[in-house]
Amino acid sequence: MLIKRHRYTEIPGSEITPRHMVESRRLFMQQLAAGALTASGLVNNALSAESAARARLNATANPAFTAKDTPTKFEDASSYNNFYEFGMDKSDPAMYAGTLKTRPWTVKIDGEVKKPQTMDIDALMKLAPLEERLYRLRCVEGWSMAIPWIGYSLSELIRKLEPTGNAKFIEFTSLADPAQMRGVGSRVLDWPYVEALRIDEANHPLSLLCVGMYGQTLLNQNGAPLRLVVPWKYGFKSAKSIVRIRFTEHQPKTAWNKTAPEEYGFYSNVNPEVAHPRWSQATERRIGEDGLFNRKRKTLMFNGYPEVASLYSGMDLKKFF
Ligand SMILES: Nc1nc2c(c(=O)[nH]1)N[C@H]1C(S)=C(S)[C@@H](COP(=O)(O)O)O[C@H]1N2
Ligand SMILES: [Mo]
Repeated sequence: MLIKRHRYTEIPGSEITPRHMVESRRLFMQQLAAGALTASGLVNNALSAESAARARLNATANPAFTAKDTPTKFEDASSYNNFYEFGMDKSDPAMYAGTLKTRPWTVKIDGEVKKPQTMDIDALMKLAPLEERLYRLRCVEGWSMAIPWIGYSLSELIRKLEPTGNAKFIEFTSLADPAQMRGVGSRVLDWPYVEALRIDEANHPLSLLCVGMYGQTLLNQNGAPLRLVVPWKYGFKSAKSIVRIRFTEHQPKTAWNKTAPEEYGFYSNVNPEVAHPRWSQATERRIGEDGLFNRKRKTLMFNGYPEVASLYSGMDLKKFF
């Protein structure tokens, strides 16, 4: 267990140098250019991950949910990813997620809800008007981005499904298909990837059910066709490629929490004052700002979304980390 944890948990931000990033992307591009990936068929995957199935999405910018940050470059947001179903290196998702088929795609909705159903992704996308929101995303590893996501508040969906009075939590399950996801064979996590929120957190207008980014549908490596974006929590709470949404009375068991409960709590609110057992969370590196003279940014409480504080009034956030 100890060995597994230390070999497989997320890499501390201090170990991710700009050099690593640049190198992995450069290598990927060189391989593409040299045709080195062709033999294994990876070039097709890589290219489809970049372009195929991406459609323009009409979304209205929501100024109330637009961070003042400079958006991260699309090239960075789509090539430096965590999506362990496709491998553990930051460049793996961009390289290998092209094998994911995002149509047809359905989402099973069950548990403590008056209208359990299996919903088609295209119907789900039309449930509410799409908005564009620039959100900061802070990974527990110590890096961050600012991404123009497209979607609508998760609360819109919840309202239409009519949870029962017993629904206290909402659980999100990602696809785990070894035929389409080469990383699912590994034992890094107990698949499928599961995340969950308390129902009031899920109903906070900031919680975004996300179907696109940068004006188009999501790239596979970013969690197509449907993911969560909960900007005041560490990135791992924002499950990708969701196939099931379940309403529960009791707090669900979540994937990272099961793997290393003392490192990844259920709440996982961004909190500069609560260190990860193996590294500080006080600062972060904004992807794209990694210049020689660039300083790290100070991490903000709730990732700079103080409006969520009332969800946790009276709670000891060091205990419920
Ligand atoms: N299914 C699934 N969802 C996931 C992950 C994953 O490995 N599998 N990684 C998480 C982590 S650790 C982060 S930081 C964000 C990264 O999202 P991005 O690659 O779109 O920036 O996705 C989260 N969602
Ligand atoms: Mo992360």
